[in-house]
Amino acid sequence: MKYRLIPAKGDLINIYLKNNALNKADFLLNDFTVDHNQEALLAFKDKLLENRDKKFLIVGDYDCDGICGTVITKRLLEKLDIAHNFYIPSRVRDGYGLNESIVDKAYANSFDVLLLVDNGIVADEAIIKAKEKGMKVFIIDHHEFEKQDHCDIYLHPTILKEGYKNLCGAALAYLLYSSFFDSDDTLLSYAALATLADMVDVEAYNRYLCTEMMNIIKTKDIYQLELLNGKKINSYDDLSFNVIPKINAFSRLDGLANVNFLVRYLLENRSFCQSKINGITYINDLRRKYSRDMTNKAVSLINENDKVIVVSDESFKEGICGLCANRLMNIYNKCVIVLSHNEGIYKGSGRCPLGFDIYRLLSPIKDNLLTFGGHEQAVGLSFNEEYYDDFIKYLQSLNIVYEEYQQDVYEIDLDDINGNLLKELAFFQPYSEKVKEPLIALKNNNYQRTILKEKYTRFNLSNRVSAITFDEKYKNREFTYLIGYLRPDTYRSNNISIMIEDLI
Ligand SMILES: [Mn+2]
Repeated sequence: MKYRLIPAKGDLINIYLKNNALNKADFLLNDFTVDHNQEALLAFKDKLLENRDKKFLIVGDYDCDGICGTVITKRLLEKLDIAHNFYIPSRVRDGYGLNESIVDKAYANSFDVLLLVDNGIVADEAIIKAKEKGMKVFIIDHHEFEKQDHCDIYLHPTILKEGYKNLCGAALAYLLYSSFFDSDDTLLSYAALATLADMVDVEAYNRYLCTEMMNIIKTKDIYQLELLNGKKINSYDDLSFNVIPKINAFSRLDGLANVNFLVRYLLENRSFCQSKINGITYINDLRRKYSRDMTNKAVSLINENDKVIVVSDESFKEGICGLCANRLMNIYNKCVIVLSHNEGIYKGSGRCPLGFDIYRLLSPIKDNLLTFGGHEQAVGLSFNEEYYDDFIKYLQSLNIVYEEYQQDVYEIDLDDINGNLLKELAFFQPYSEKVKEPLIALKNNNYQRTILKEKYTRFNLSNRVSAITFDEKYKNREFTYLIGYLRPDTYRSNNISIMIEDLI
């Protein structure tokens, strides 16, 4: 069984909390005040002020966190009257983070300081090169590292106080910004957006950012984000499913889109943003199309009996490999590696089901790879094409047993589902890796099925509650339990809709 059914009739909230070893008090922000008086923060401030007369180059990462971090840092330097420019490396041409060719270009353009945002903490070689050329290197990053003693200074969550240990790059940048200036609604919203995008734990400062953002978004016009959403932003879902993917689409379609444009977009006036929104939506639609096409192609190429599914094709786009691997992993429930193949190099991403560790799986061969990084559930990797056969041989030699991971599902009654429950659940949002949204199960009570547009399945469970899925495979599925997530019904106010995840 894919699920672990937990009885929770009449008491979902308490059982959910207990099952996850959570306390309601952990979510309260009553007495949270931002602490700008932290040694690491003060040291970084001093360093910036000492170098006010220098010319800075901000080098950001190409994902949502890196882009938002670049935007916040750029505004900070503007307000401090520090001469600067910014550059977000190209995913395909430059790869992730600072490299020696960026250092050379920065030097040739007479920049004095490299300010790395959401990258750099492990870029030792490039940092050493910059130092040799007489440049300074400041880092604002949250990625894991062992030791960094080549840069001039770094701001990293590990050297901040308790409550600031899970900050993403943009949140670090905003903490720094707000230690100089009054809080800024737009920049704070970007920091919170990045916090959602990076799926870090939402505690303390991160929770403060997210809660503040929601208040801001309800009352103020953060048009840059609303235009991306296409309508007024109502929920964290709007940001996670509409806004963030559009921002991330740019680096995925490297070559067709330039991620540096988004820095400008996020800092521009309303009429500029309005005039660009169709272009951004077009890039995102293209990203969706590529991801669909690549997945279809991949399905036609793979052998689903392989222990680790590896698929590559010269038509595959490097930036889409992760999305594609994710889809395939969900279809086959196995480790999946999707690789682009260009100019003698295989480059792509791996994903694996929960309860499995693809990072550990590939670690023994990391010396044979050109690049390798990631965590339990997701890795990025590249290698020379000469290594391909040995790579496959290595994977085939592994003795992999897929133990089925059981997902917790809370069985409740239809009567439990009401506006009050939704309100209570909203208190725990935004969800994260650590605080996952409770999946609920309802016993089938001869629910009447309606098929919409000949493919979507909908059940009217009561006059207030309905359930829906857009996945055609459930059209005729018999079931004992309806499994899904609770949502406010966007079409009928005060009603509730269950987004069906499974019918078992
Ligand atoms: Mn990040």
